[in-house]
Amino acid sequence: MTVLTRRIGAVQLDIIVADITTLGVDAIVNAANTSLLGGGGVDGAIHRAAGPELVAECRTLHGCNTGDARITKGYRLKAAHVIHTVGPVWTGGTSGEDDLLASCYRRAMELCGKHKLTSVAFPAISTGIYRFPADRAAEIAVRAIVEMLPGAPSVGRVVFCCFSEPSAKLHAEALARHGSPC
Ligand code: AR6
Repeated sequence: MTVLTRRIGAVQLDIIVADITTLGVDAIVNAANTSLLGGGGVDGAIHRAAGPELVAECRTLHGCNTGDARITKGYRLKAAHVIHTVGPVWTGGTSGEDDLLASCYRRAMELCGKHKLTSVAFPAISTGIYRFPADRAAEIAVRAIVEMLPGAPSVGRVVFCCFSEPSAKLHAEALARHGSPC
């Protein structure tokens, strides 16, 4: 379900409510942990849908720091690639959580630019098991993506793939403060 579409320059930004594992985009982003070896939430769903080849490739990466990102193939997913990023665990907001969360979106967009990807879908990183406040995370996500668009000129479509309508509403409110309606 598409909640809001906006355009910034040549880029279409969509806010949808969906299961990210079903999307046929160049890359879906995974909210992983530092091991990159799978877990619960969206990470578990992506690994289940991609099949065991995904964890096998992830093993070769030897982990990922919080705020950083790595790219793999998508295997049995419709998406050709998975960008694995590690969001911060929310511990009250005074441990650099905001900057680390923004860094996840930036590093993922850098990989999109480097690999000339044209479309990418993000879940609401850190807002589940890692307990980052959803409203604050939505604002950080939208701002980081909008700031990164010039640095990833291959990207023509960015999807904020929310898992609930309240989450989509928060992203829509943040995105409404940027760009113009399609
Ligand atoms: N499609 C889209 N969004 C989803 C899906 C899905 N299939 N499933 C969950 N979400 P979380 P985190 C939403 O907990 O907070 C794992 O164990 C969910 O509603 O998946 O970054 C990792 O291995 C929420 O809005 O990730 C780490 O240990 C958002 O995705 C840890 O959880 C993120 O929730 C990472 O925690």
